[in-house]
Formats: sequence, C-alpha cells, structure tokens
Amino acid sequence: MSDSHVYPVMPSIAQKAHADEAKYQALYQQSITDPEGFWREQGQIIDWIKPYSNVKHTSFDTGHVDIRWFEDGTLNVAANCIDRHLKDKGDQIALIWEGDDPNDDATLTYQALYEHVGRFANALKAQGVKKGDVVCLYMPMVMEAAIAMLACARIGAVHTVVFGGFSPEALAGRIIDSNAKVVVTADEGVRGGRAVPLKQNVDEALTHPNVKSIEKVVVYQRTGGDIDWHNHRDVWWHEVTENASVDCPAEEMQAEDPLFILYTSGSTGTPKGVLHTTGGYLVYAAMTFKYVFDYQDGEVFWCTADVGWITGHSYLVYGPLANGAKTLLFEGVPTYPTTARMSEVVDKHQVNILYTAPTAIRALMAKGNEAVAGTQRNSLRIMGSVGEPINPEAWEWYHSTIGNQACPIVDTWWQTETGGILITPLPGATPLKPGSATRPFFGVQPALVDNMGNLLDGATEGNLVMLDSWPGQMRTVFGDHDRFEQTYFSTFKGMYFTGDGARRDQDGYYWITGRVDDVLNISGHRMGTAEVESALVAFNKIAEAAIVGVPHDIKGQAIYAYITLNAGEVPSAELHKEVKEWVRKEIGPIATPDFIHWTDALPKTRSGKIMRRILRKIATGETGSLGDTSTLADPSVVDKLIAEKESVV
Ligand code: 6R9
Repeated sequence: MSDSHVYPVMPSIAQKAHADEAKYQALYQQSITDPEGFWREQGQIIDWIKPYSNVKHTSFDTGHVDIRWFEDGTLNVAANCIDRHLKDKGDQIALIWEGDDPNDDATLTYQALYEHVGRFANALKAQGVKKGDVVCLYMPMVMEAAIAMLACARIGAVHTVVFGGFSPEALAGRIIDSNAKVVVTADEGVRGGRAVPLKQNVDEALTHPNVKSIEKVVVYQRTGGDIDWHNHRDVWWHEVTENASVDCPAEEMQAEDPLFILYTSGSTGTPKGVLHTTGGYLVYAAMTFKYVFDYQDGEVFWCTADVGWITGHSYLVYGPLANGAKTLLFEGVPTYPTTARMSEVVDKHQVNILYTAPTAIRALMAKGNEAVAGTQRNSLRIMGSVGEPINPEAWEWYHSTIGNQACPIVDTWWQTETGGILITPLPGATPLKPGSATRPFFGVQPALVDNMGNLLDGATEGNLVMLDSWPGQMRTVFGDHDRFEQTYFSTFKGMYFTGDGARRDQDGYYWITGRVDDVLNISGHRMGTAEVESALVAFNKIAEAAIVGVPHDIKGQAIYAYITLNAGEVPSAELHKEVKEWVRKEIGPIATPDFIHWTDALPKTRSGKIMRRILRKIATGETGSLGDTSTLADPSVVDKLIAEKESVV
C-alpha cells in the first residue's frame, strides 16, 4: 500500500483525544505484558458495589475453557448507565429518538430515563419476572427498547433481544432455546413508512407447540393498529407502568452473572445463544466506546444499528450510557423518505459521531450527491464503520462526501461473540488506511495461523485468532458449553478462532478478508448457510439445497441457492416466488435467496459431502479455476451445473 493511501492522524483530533500515538503504544504494551495490572486499573471505568480483587481467570485450553473477569466484584449495569450520572447530568440528554417520520422525535434526560426504567423494572417484577429469569424483547426502534433492556439489567433479569425483522418461526426458536418467561413487544413497528406486525408475529410464534415458557406478553403501543388480544396473557405497557413506582432498587449482581443472551448464526446448526455477563462486558463496552469514538463530554453519538444486533447492545445502549453520553436511536432507514435522510438526521440533531455499516454507505454512494443534498454535516467529528469489510471506494466516499474530508474513520472489527470492538483505529493515534481495521485495541492479542494452526509471522495472510481473553468475551453458548468449546476453541488448540480470515501488512495493520467458514454476511447481517439450507429443505417440494454467497455491490454478499426438487415437481416462476416466500416466513427477509438455481444433482464426494468450493466457483462464474473435481462421485454434474447457470434468476 503506497503512502498516498495513508491518512495521517489529524493534529486537531490528537490534541484533545483520550489517546494519542504515544499513549496508545504505552497502554497497549502494558495491556499485553501485564494484563492483570492493566485491567485492574481500567476496571475502574465503571462503579462497583463491592470491589473486585481477582481480575483475570481465563483459560482457552480445549476441554477446560473457562472465562471469568473481575469475578468477586459486584455491580449493577443499569445503575452504571443511569444512576451514577444523575448527580452531574440528571438534566442532560441521555437518549435522542428520531422517528421514521421526520416530524417525530423525542428526548429523555438521564433523570427521565431513570424514572422510565424504574417504572418498567417494577412492572416487570409485578408480572412475575425475577432475578435470573429470561425476558425476550421483540421491539421496534423506540426508546422503550432501551428502557426494557435497562429495566431487565436493573432487576437482574437476562434479556434476549430478537431483531424485529425475524419471522415468528425464528422468534419461536429463540424463545424455546432461552426458556424466556415474558415477551416485550409493540403492536406494530414502523420502518420506511411501512408497519411491521410485531404483535401478530408474537401471537404466531406463541402457537408453536414447543413454546411453553411464556407467561406474559407486554405490548407497547406504537401505532394503535389493530391487534388480537389474549386477556389471560397480554398486558399493555402503558397500563402496567401507569401506577408503578419509579423507585426500584438496583439488584446487586456478581460480575459473572448473565446480562444477556443474543442469538447469532454460525456455520452449523441452529443459531447459538451467545452469553455475555455483567462486569467484564460493561467494562469493555464502556472503555471501547470512550477510546474508539474518542467520546467527549456533551457530544451526540449516533449508531445506526438496530438493538437486535450486538452493535445495538454495546454502542447504542450500554457503551454510550455507561459513559454518560447522548445517544441517538433512529427508528427508520437511511434512505426514507429521502435519499438524504441520514445526512438530514446528522444536521437536525447535530451529530458529532456517526457509526454505520458499509452496506448503508454503499447504498448511499450509489445515489451520489443526492445522499447529501441540502445538508452540511459540519457537526461530524468522527465516523465509524462496522459489520463487514469496507471496500476502499466506499471508505473514500464516506470520508469525502459524508464527512467533508474532515473526519477520521474508525473501521471497527468485532463480533457478537467478542462483546466489543477488538481491532480498530483510535482517532487520535492511528494513521488510517482505507479498507484496513488497523490495529488491536488494548488487551487484544490477534494472530494469524495457517490451516494447521501454526503461528505466522510478519506480513502474511491466514486465519484470524485471538491468543488471550479480553473482558468483553462471550462466556459460553447458553445451555451448551461443549458447543462453545467446539465452535471456537477446537479448530486451533488453545486459541479463540474468529471464523474470519485476515492479512497483516508490513506495518502490522490487519485487513479482514471475510469469513473462512460457511457463514454469509448479507448487508452486515450474519447468516449461516446451514440455517438457510435447513429452512429450504423443510419446504415440502424441496429435496435438497445448498447455499453459497456471491459478491453483491451493495449488500456485500447475496444468497445463491442451489435447489433440487422432489420427484414430480417442476421449476416455475410460481415456485420461485413460493420458495422465496417460504424462507422469508421461516427466517426473515434478510435470508431470502437472491438467485435460485434449479438442478437435479449437486456435486458430491463419494462419501456424500456437498463440495461447496465448486458451487461457489460456479455461482461466481469462476469456472476456469474449479480445481480438482476428480473426487466427485459423478464429475459430469459440474458441466451440467455450468450450463444451467445461464438461466438462473
Ligand atoms: C459487530 C458485528 C461478525 C462478523 C465478523 C466479520 C464481520 C464485522 C467488520 C467485519 C470486516 C469489519 N465484520 N465488522 N469484517 N471489517 N470492520 O458485526 O458482529 O454480526 O456477529 O458479525 O462480521 O466477518 O466475523 P456480528
């Protein structure tokens, strides 16, 4: 990479930043040579009820994976995100809400947030929720989503947020696995001018024969649209909070008590319940928020992610509020009602820090200057990117067009499993290279290994692993510790395997190349090929299916589905539609196949394994480099597939 592509640190940013280069180097060194001492100090970024004496107790040894941080300390997350700011910031804004309709907005001060959370926490208790119970949140992007998360944290209940775009079937699966006692939802959500039937989806999910744990459904009235009502089970948010006391003591939690479960897709099986705990998660979310976004008192921070994803947990709610920040929650989509909506919101609320995803940036870039029409965006100081690799063109456009060439871009690499950002620039410390997530955050030890697990030195490419733990790391797969070990610690012994590949350049910068397992990244959303395949084969006309990802200009990746029908069924435009509808219903719109390739036979080895490598090449048209096909049970299927590709839509 030539120097012309390096953006040096801006002196104006470095001057007042929480960390400049010298400080980054010093703190990073300390964090690696003396992790105990480093985190003992940094753990003070939050308030503890009972101070910790043990800092780090972690093992990545297969068979004995055990991760504990600040183990003997106690604290409450909601008290850290709200109560401790009341004295100095009670009348300052905590939450800014921007509705789907540009005329709808609202704010809550820290004092008002305290009251709302207290009331809802008491309401949850009155509905029978106790410390340790799981509460499922299936919410639109309204302030009540954040309030409900914090109310759970306040009383020691474990929340599991399910993205409002998931289907009743997917919601049911998560309720069953987590054994949730209560669902909190809204009558309808609103996105891009359209209503999303959340309550109806909950009703449908709860008819699933294996959903047995739900006792109550709390419904927030967002639109007043028509919904079915079940008197024995359903209660209105406004009714249960009406007479509830504001006063709700914050439960004293152990550092390793669960805070939340968040389901995410992997390369095999059903989505995994990623479990995060209380102390380490909050320390890590708070600290990364402060340093990565260089948050300065009074600034407005806008993370465009939905609360249904980890980014919404760590950088819409917990990280910002733990720092006493002003955090903006947006109900809508970046291009509604106008292409310039994102820029308009930046101007309207004078956003200082904007955190969004490459897929949104590429969608706006495709519209050119329309995306900034009539806006200034002069309030912006720092911009971030997350969710997938950002291509240098999109980076440059984001930098010049949205950011007026005035803002450093932090390309933050991390995962649901990591709880917070692991590889990232720091605005006041790191020279930027468009397309590179750059260097590790404090306490993070990335490494690259070959397929045998040998550590690779210097400028090279390989599988991205972590050699040691950090406080925000997931602790287990909910209810299945073996699966946790199998998934993350068995591929390369003694190391956490991320599932991503990466390149490291001569300056030690990391360039994430994407997943090396069977996980797709569609518009920054993770989707396991196995998950989509099992939804497809559950359709009564489908015999077999294989999914691969193909490059897509805006979404990053698109879903290409190879489908074999049952005997007697014939492909048709009608069936094409039916199949897509089916997947939307089974998982949700984000899993809908973009291309369907009807075929009679998939390329299989003699032992019956589908050779995805070949399917990937055929789907992307790289048929000149198919590699060895001699191990196929029937090599002639390859020519057939190539010929069929002509008619794929
Ligand atoms: C936070 C989040 C995790 C996967 C991860 C990787 C991809 C995320 C990235 C990135 C390149 C970045 N990913 N950030 N790839 N550069 N800055 O997205 O969590 O939904 O669990 O996805 O997303 O492939 O493994 P999650």
